[in-house]
Amino acid sequence: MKLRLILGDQLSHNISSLSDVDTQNDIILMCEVRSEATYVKHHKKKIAFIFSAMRHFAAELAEQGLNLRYVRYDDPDNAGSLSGEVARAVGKHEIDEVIVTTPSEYRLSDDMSRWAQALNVHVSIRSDDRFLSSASDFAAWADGRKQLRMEFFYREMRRRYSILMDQDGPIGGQWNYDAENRKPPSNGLDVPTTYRAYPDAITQEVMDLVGTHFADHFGDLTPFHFAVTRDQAIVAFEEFIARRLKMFGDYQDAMIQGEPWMFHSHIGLYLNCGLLEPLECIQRAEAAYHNGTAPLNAVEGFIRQILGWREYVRGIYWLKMPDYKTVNFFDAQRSLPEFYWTADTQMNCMRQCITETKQNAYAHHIQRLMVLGNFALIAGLDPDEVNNWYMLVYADAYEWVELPNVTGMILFADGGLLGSKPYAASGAYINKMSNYCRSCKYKPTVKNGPTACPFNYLYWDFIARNEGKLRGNPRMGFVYKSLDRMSDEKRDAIQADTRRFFSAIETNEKV
Ligand code: FAD
Ligand code: DLZ
Ligand code: SF4
Repeated sequence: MKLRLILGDQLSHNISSLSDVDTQNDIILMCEVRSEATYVKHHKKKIAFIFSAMRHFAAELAEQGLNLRYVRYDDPDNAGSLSGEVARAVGKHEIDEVIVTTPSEYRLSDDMSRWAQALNVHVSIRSDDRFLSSASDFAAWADGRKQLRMEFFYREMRRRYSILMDQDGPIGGQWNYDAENRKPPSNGLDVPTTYRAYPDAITQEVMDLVGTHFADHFGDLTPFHFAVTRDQAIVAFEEFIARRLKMFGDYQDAMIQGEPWMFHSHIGLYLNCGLLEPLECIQRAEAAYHNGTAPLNAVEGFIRQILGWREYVRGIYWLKMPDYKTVNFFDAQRSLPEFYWTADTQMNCMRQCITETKQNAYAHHIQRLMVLGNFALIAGLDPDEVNNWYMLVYADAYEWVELPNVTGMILFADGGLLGSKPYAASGAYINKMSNYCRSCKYKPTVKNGPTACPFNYLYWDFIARNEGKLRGNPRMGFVYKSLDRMSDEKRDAIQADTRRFFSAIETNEKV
């Protein structure tokens, strides 16, 4: 008899661990366990989402006639860990083989490599073929390259999967329409509402459980509107295609106060737990271009995120783990300020993005990158603490995708493997791409003093603080030229403002 373990982010009917299932004899094991729910203190909505999606998926498998062993979180005999639950199942049934698809995270994959010996049972770990580039494909692509730039990887993926191609070249003559994806928000922009599911009895039961057992975790549990089945996730995605994709390109980088979802798709959480598949989403978006639903800059921009960035960061993760978890190029040591948890800050951009993160377990890319991430970079926050925060606050967060985005993309803690220069910016960028500054105590145009936008002086302090590590970067030349032209008085003012700001954070004063 075979025991087939399905993890909480493996909710795909075509997962490799089920490929040759024997409906009569095999047992499918799924378990809600303390170790997975608390190795970081996940947002309440994320746990409710995973547990509800797991229960719905188990019900679908049971309907197909499979034998389910589903262990609920509040089962009094719950062993509290995946290995403990596998051991319990092996002890109870005549199991001659445990079959599982490779976990998405190094932590669990490493642990699993010891199960066979520890549990004295044959464990088969199958490859996860839901990604479009395997770890070995990526390693082959990376081999011998000096720089691992996403753009070149993406072009190969476009060719390999024949996406938006016109014979050998890209449709439209350009591979990348990024330059057309940077419109600032315009007044009166009509942002469609996002998909909303309503909790059924299963979700309601899970929400009660999360409210009881995870009350001290970050985030709001209600209202809960995520899709929890594949059918619902498809509806959510189709709504995106019909209502938002056409504007996705133009406003990809725009932020508007009170509009957490903008023209993004909100499918990251469904892709990452297996309810949606990357290729089907890419092909559906490509079809929307061919049938005239959306323009090329929008469709290419969206496809680049999934076929390019998503696969690329996963490749980097498996190429560089476990060392990637400990890199700290700038030797950044500052603790995460309390306002990342409470949103209690006068910096309106930070307050909005953290409040929305707390409410929705979601922030869109440019909020994560240019507001929350930019602050973490220029304030010199400790990569471990920043990674912990990003891992637990977002419903789509798993280490394989979170870590390269945080360590590589926002913190430049890998010294430039993922990006050619740090994404550091002053308040001018946020002012251009959002309307947050209009309702802020600080002024984006003021550079120093109590009313100055903290991003302004923190930016220059970051540049000066890390001169030894960044001056030689060819893409930073013009920045250091500006620094060289700065008067001593100006430099002193930047340093004084930065010192005052950091000391206020350290004493928990409101900044
Ligand atoms: P859309 O903007 O509609 O994009 C479509 C899809 O493209 C996303 O669902 C996602 O699957 C993929 N995608 C887009 N950008 C990236 C990227 N940089 N890396 C990988 N995939 C991408 N994404 C996660 O899935 N999990 C994370 O934990 C995560 N952490 C992030 C942390 C930081 C600091 C940053 C800057 C980005 C992070 N991202 C993460 C990437 C991106 O912000 C989210 O995928 C996106 O915001 C999810 O919302 P969406 O589905 O509306 O995406
Ligand atoms: C994210 C998550 C949570 C919150 N809980 C569970 C769980 O109880 N059981 C489970 O099998 N998976 C859970 N997951 C997803 C896992 O953390 C995810 O499969 C691993 O991190 C992949 O390495
Ligand atoms: Fe953010 Fe500065 Fe604008 Fe305030 S002024 S919202 S702190 S960028």
